[in-house]
Amino acid sequence: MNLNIKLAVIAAAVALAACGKKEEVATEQVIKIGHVGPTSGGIAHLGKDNENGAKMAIEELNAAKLMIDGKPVKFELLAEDDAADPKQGTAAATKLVDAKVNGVIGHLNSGTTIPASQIYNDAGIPQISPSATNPKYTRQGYAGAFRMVADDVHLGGTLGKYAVETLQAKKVAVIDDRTAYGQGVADEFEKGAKAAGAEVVGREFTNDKATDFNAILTTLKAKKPDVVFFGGMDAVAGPMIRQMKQLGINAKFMGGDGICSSELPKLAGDGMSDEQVYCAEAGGVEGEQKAGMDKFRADFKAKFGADVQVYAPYVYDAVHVMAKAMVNANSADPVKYLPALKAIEHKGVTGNIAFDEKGDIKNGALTLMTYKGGERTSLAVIR
Ligand code: ABU
Repeated sequence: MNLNIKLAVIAAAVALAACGKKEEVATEQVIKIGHVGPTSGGIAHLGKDNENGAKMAIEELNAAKLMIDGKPVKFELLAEDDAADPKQGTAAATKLVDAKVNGVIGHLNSGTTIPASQIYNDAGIPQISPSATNPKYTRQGYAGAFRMVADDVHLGGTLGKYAVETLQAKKVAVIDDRTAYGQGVADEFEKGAKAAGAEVVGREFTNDKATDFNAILTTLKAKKPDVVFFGGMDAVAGPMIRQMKQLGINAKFMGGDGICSSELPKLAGDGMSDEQVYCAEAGGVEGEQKAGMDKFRADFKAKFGADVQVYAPYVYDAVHVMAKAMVNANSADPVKYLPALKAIEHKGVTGNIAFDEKGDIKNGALTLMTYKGGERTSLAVIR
């Protein structure tokens, strides 16, 4: 081969290699992950907490430069606000389906998660809720519905038993906000407290936007409860605690995961005294797994300048779990990665994650909390 022919062969090889490189860049896959939570309205602080958990995970996944089906992938977060409103929840779900997302993390509230789940199911899009605890969500027979946390049966029942056996309550009063979550967790608390031997001396209700509770609290004060349980969210619980103090009601105040936020002491103003309020997060880690959670909380605070409220770590893990299922299946096509999601085993910051046949977290935990000096304080992790 003469020199000219050799040079031509080399040039052709270089051109071919460059061509191949160009093709690799051009075929980068964009994987769209939807996230929905209430980033406006009374519990916007909880919705933003969740959304920030998703952002953290997406940034890490992109930094890891993953390959799926031989192609580099870029994860894109499509974040929607449902304002904790069922109608806005279904509108957000429809928007994400139209945008052809590969999967959805959300919603935050049971009242939005349940109606939205039908839309994702009809579209064949897997959904992982990091925080919706109404049992109905995973009992509809939807193959793609998953939950990262324990449900209201576990939460309410455990809190009812704790009120009687540990706080020594003989008379309990119950209030709920008439949402899918609030009413459900309050019913389960009532069952648990009764089964443990307490008398339910009153049951009242409000709504998830109410700010004045004087009438229902005055009614309950006359019944002299040892514990007042509220099924609802922290934005309503805070003013309720403050008004209990103003009315001179000395009962302990309890609630589920919806009140169990870092923000609750601020929302209660000067109404909360040490060890007056008890609640439970619907998850928790123990032993050596606590170090991972502590690191997550520190990293989160450094990045966003805010403490974790409740469920940011569960959102963060949910995004990683969905991405891991795609890597395991070597595909971001929902039909192909759904079986891998069902079979997932992942050590996350919230503990060991695997799902049962309904899509519920296996071996779910609860963390009982109280507040001291305006800070959430963990009392026990219960399975
Ligand atoms: N689990 C408390 C907040 C979310 C919900 O279930 O409505």
